[in-house]
Amino acid sequence: MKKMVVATMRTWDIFCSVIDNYGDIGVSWRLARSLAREQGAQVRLWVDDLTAFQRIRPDIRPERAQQSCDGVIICAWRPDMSAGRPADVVVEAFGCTLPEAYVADMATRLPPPVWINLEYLSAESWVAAHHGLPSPHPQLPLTKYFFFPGYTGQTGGLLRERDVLARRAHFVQHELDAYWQSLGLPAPVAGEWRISLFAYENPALGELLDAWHASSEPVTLLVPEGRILPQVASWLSKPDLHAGDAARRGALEVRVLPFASQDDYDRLLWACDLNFVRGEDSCVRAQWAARPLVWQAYPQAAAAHHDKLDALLAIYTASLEPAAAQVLTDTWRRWNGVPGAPDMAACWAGWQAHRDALSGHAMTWQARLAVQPGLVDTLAEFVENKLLSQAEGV
Ligand code: TRH
Repeated sequence: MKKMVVATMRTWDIFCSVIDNYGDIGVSWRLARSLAREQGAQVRLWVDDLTAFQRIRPDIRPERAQQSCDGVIICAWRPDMSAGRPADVVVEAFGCTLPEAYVADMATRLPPPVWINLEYLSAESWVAAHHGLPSPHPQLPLTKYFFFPGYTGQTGGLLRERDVLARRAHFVQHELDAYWQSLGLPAPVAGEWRISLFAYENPALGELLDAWHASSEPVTLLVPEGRILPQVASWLSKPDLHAGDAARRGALEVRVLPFASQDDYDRLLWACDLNFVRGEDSCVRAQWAARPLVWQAYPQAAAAHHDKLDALLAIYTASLEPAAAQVLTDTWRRWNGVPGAPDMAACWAGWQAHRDALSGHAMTWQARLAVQPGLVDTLAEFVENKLLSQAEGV
């Protein structure tokens, strides 16, 4: 029988080591904030790179050993840190190695903390079989559980704040014009595409920009500052580009935006007709935005990310009409360097021809995902069940 969830006032320690980019801290921060806000949990978030955190949350002060933000205690994770008594629940984000002394302290707690390894998101089918599996510590009386985000009820679900869909709906209905004005843009003209671009370096960018340059419908490309910008600058034959810069080439207008806070980035995704996203968190946010997306998977050795790409493509396009599904598949594959995919000129012609189908499907897809429990609720329930089992000596 399923046990009741009473997560209120549990203490949580979440550890995040920033490897590169913003996905590790992006996901960890979202989780920490939602646990505090929605579950009433007392959360400490340990981060080894507060400067990276500050990029997505500008009021973070990197020099501080400890600070409070949205009800979460943010702690600098330094080699000499002393965490005190471990929390009821300990989350290591993406397999980051916890400090040895902290793990030793965990083992002295009775009952021991519920120890979670929050894994990366993948739509691959093997995820369901691995979600929730225990891994006993080789020496200490501790068990770590693998918690996998995912797209089905057999996984941990997707991170989704309880109010995010309502906030998006309100924004789209009431705040869109003001948003464009805040970016110095008029309301879009008929047929125009507003497209956001968040990407790693990408060999397919040149032909995509060529396609937009020659497009029969105007394209306004909004590019937050980041890794793709030097390539955009090179295509425009500009020495470099900075936030606030703009350039027009044919049907394409490029606008460079500052790298925004996480919440402001959501608004960009909600506002655009099409979003190019990457990695993990922005891909999920683009799905909640209910707008079509082109996803660049985080590149992995031996092109392992192509399996991840095809897995998400398969479920995303399953109920999409075949011609539009083909356009999406071709574009995602070309953008990710999968051999044999048609070039971006052909892909872009497809987007123009199937715009309504692709836009409608993005809304259907969001609604379908939204009926599944979110990751925070699923994780809280998982943890409570483990704590209750421990208390009952199961
Ligand atoms: O930055 P990423 O490439 O992170 C990646 C992936 O998570 C990948 O799975 C992981 O292995 C690797 O890091 C180490 O992409 P991601 O996941 O989309 O994270 C970007 C975060 O930055 C996300 O939370 C959204 C946020 N963001 C802003 O806050 N402002 C912005 O202007 C933009 C463009 C993004």
